[in-house]
Amino acid sequence: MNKLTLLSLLICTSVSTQVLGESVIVYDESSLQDAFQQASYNPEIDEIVFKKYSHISLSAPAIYRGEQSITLVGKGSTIDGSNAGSFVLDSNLTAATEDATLIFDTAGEVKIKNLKVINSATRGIVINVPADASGDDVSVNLDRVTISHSALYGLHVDDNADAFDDGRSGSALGIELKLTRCTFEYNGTGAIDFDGVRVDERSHGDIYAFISNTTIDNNGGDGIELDEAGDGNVEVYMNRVSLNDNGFYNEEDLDDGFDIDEADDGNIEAILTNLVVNNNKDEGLDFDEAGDGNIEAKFKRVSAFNNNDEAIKLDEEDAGDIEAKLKRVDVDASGDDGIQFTELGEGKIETVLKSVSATNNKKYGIKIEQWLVEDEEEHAEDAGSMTLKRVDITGNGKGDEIKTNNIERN
Ligand SMILES: [Ca+2]
Ligand SMILES: [Ca+2]
Ligand SMILES: [Ca+2]
Ligand SMILES: [Ca+2]
Repeated sequence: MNKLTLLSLLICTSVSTQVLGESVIVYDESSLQDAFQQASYNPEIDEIVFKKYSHISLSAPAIYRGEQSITLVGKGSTIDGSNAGSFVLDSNLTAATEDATLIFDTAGEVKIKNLKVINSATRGIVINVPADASGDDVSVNLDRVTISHSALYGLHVDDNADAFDDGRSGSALGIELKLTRCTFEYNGTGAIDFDGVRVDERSHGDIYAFISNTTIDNNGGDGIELDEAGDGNVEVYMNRVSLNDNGFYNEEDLDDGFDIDEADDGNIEAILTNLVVNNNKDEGLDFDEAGDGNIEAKFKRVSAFNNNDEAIKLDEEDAGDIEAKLKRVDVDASGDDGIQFTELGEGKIETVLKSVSATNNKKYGIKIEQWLVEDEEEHAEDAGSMTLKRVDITGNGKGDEIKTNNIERN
């Protein structure tokens, strides 16, 4: 195809999309509820546009049930969800609800721009992936969105068929989450274990998350938790993200800045740059991989101060390796080890630490342990390796040597 043909094709496509798609304008509760209803039944509506700086209080959740991709253009508007739904607590003080301020029951792409969702009585924004969905992965794309002061989750992307997010059943799809210039703060302040951002992915499919220029602070549960089970990976890229002061709600079981739980087949791949991870009530970064699969971590320019447990913790179990490259990473004043890598089952650790400091931590500054079986008396595998350049370990409670098991220094 020559360039001109390609160009005219592109123009035609973009023109025809504009002609086909219909917009609905919203400015108050009834126009917003109408717009969600209309878009649910009319597949030609693909855009809901707010009048500039609208302030809308909802008295019930707004629910989208269409199959088409939908875009909300917020234009600086605010939705107050303080009366949109409710939740009940069971005897364990676990909260149950189907509600949220904005609910998307769809596998279509959800795009939201320049909108605030505040004071939700339950969850802020929820995307429920239908269990029988097929086709492309679910795509959730938020730009300049603030979700704050939700009683339960701020943002919840839910591919788990179980109401309490137990078990392994979910759709065959994966989840792509893109967050740019967003803020998630003061969520999870109404019940135990509700995060600023929570993704539950089950059955087949990966979690792919791209997060940049985003603030995830002061949430009662984890700042962000990516929870994947069944076949599939967690692949996450973060740049310029703050994860501070999270995890305070449940004093019996405090929470993290950033929690990844990956189970069954699949890897964790995390490329994190320019992160600030301070004052979280459990770990700062807490990544757990289980089943076949590796942890591949590249962290650059990350600082993690005053976290109550480890600042950075990688746990790999069953078959698979840990490959971790840290450059310009500083951890200080953790309530446990500063940096802790633990590898269990078949597999090795390979790590490179360059310009890394681990200071004033309660236990070890850095602990790197490779086992076949934890606490085995003799090494049953070839040793793993660590390469160290400009590593500063001072002021740590258990001394200033790197604590290792079956790791050789290159
Ligand atoms: Ca899935
Ligand atoms: Ca998996
Ligand atoms: Ca593994
Ligand atoms: Ca091993």
